[in-house]
Amino acid sequence: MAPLVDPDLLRGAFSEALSAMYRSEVPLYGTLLELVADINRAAGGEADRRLGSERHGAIRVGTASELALVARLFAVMGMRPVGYYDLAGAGVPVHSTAFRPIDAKGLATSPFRVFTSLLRLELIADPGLRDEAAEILAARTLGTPRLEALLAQAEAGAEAEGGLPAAQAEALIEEALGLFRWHETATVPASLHARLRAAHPLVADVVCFRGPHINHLTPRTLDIDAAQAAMAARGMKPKAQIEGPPRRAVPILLRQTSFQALSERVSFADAPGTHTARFGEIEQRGAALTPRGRSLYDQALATLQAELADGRPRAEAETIAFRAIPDDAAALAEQGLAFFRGDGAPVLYEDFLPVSAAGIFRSNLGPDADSRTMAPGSRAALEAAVGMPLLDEMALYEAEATGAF
Ligand code: OOG
Ligand code: NI
Repeated sequence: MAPLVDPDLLRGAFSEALSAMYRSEVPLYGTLLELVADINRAAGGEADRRLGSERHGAIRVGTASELALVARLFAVMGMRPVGYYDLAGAGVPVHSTAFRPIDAKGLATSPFRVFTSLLRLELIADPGLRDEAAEILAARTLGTPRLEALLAQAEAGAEAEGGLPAAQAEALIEEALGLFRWHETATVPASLHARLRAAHPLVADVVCFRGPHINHLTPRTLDIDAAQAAMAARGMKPKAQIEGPPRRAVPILLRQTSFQALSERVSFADAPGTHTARFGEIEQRGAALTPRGRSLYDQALATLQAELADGRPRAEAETIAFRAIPDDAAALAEQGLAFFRGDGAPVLYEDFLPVSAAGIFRSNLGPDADSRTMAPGSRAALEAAVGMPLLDEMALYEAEATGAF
């Protein structure tokens, strides 16, 4: 029997192919990669060639069965669903999970992951529009018979050893690219796109196309403040704020920023028009916080909001809000606020942050999207749709800290 490709290597090959595809679809994303490479070099990071490679991407699917299909595909690539993100509180009608490698070898071989959101169509207020959108999604089939066959073959093999032989692994990558590619031709007339967009821009993005196009990729930078400052000079419109904790001596969690989504020409079923969804993002990661550290972080965010609402300048408000989280590795360890390995090295945060994710969504949805709170989503419902348990990220950090992997 032909030897099977390691799922971690399959994921690495997939993320490289996806990056090449996205660069050709969105040339400005290639410019962002160049900028990040320059910044990482200036920050002394030339030793690691893979430093600026993509750490994550994002897709949005329309139905539970679409989510189940991508979950099976990602499983073959060694990615498991981790965590539950309910974005309804920030007025974004999705709930999400992150498909990612979960052990030290997987993360080291290829850290690529996919933030995956399921549209919550039930949040469309107009019942007629909701039914129309549901019908369109119900009639859409993602994936080809070849993809189904490859998944079935990989899943049968997984009982024994896991994975696919090289030729089938290559075919799977081709199928995955087909699934996540951009379609310049929308499946609906311009008027329906406009109505869906008015309900929520995300609804239009999910419903009007043949598949869940990748909407951004995200390389890692060593200096996100420098990258943010350098974006405008290369023709990118950076989002107004870096999401996440302020700059610190000991980085924690995740900081992110993006260039704002581009208005792109599309052909609707009846007329030419534009659609705004795709962008490029950068991220910088730090230590994973324990549940105690995380609750301090969440409190800090609440304090920050309150201070800003009181009219306090952002820099000052950040200092006040975040002073409860010591900017010192020894103090973080002593107070049990971050995860550390036996050798004293912090465990890197590998997940996402709901408030930051909402900020990324919002800055790329344009001025039409309002941010009023919507009815909360249900972890159990998303889990049922994924068809696999959503893993608990804290348990994974604990295992990494104690060397259980
Ligand atoms: C996902 C936005 C969230 C992140 O990095 O927090 C995200 C989306 O726009 O589909 O990717
Ligand atoms: Ni992202």
